[in-house]
Amino acid sequence: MKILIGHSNMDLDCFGSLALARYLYPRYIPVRSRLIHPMAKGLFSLYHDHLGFMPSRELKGENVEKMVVFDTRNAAKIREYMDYLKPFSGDVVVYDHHVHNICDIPGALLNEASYGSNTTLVAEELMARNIIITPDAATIALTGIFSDTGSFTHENVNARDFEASQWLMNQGASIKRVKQLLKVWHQDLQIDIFHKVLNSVSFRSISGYSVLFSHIRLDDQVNGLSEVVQKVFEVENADAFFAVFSIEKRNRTILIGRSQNDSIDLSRIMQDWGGGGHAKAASATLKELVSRNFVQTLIHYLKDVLVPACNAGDIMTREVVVVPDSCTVMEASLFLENMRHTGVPVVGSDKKLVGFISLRDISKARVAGEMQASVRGYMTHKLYTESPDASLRDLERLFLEYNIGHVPIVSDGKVVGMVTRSDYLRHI
Ligand SMILES: [Mn+2]
Repeated sequence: MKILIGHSNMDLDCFGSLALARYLYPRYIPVRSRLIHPMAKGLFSLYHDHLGFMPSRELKGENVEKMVVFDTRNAAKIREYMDYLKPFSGDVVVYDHHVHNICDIPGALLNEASYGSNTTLVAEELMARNIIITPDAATIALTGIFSDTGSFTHENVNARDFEASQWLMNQGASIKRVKQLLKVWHQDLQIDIFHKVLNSVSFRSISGYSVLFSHIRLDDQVNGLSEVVQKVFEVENADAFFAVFSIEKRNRTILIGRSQNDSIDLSRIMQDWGGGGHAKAASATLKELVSRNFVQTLIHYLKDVLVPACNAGDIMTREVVVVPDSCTVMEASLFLENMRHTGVPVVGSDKKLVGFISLRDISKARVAGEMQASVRGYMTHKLYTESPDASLRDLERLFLEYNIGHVPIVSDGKVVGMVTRSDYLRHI
């Protein structure tokens, strides 16, 4: 017997991969996991017959000589099937997009690419071989791509995900069906947990990153927690989110992470906690109940492992020119013209910052015919400054909320640097 499998608790990306894999491996039998991920239950019940699944328990006593694994390279995630196959000595091929994880399936031949969706990896082979598929298969596959890329909004999305989707649309995939199949985030329990998590979140600034934490306890294991965490992360604005769930009945703790900062690699962080996943989305299960102070433990751990974030001092221009407050508007205007700058800080005789004069301010003096007036009368007194250790988020807030183009970086009242909007944009 030859089989196609996904990870346990099969999700939409697994189904998308398998729907396409049947064309690459026509003589192989797709095997379903015991549990189906709640996101994929609707799709599974509609397309079960179409996909021709065999339940995993029927593997018992079968002689499997070839197996193709989709959407995981982790032996623990296919244990459900392997337990029925002992001793297994057949060939294993893996198609997986979790490129940061370690492949620990013995003898596996690994096909990988860091695409947003595993389905894309399989679709590429079909595209290369010019295989024609049914509109149903195309719809199932496209649902998998939408699901794993957060409808093309997660940062994991790759140009190839779009190319595969275009190809699937050309094969007759229905966006209307895809939308229906994705809409299962409506279970009362998930909504209840969503509000619990949202109410329990707290922000911490760690090494210059804004990190969100939550810790709630649940009586028993609930499926779909990662969708809940994703939704909470979408409403809050943080570099990363660590959601802790204590599952009392099972004596275990689930840790789910989300990141939108390239410097916070969750796949590596979760490995330290015995889990894994992607750089921007990963999780771990601890086989114990943790204390109420577990978030503190996490904070201490993150302080150790996170490389301090870039701050204002790192991206500022150090050679800042200033004009004295004793000069006239005309002198300031000539100065800006020579320097080709749009604004300059104004300092007092003690070299301390007293204001900021921009071309906008100067044009007001020109209109009023007061170019010989003191720069003090036309400069902006209301200053938005930051210290060198201000985070990039603090700077971003100034640029966005106050619509200013320059932020003087001040230490002990003296200008030590400047960050312009273009410095900031260049950096991000
Ligand atoms: Mn996947």
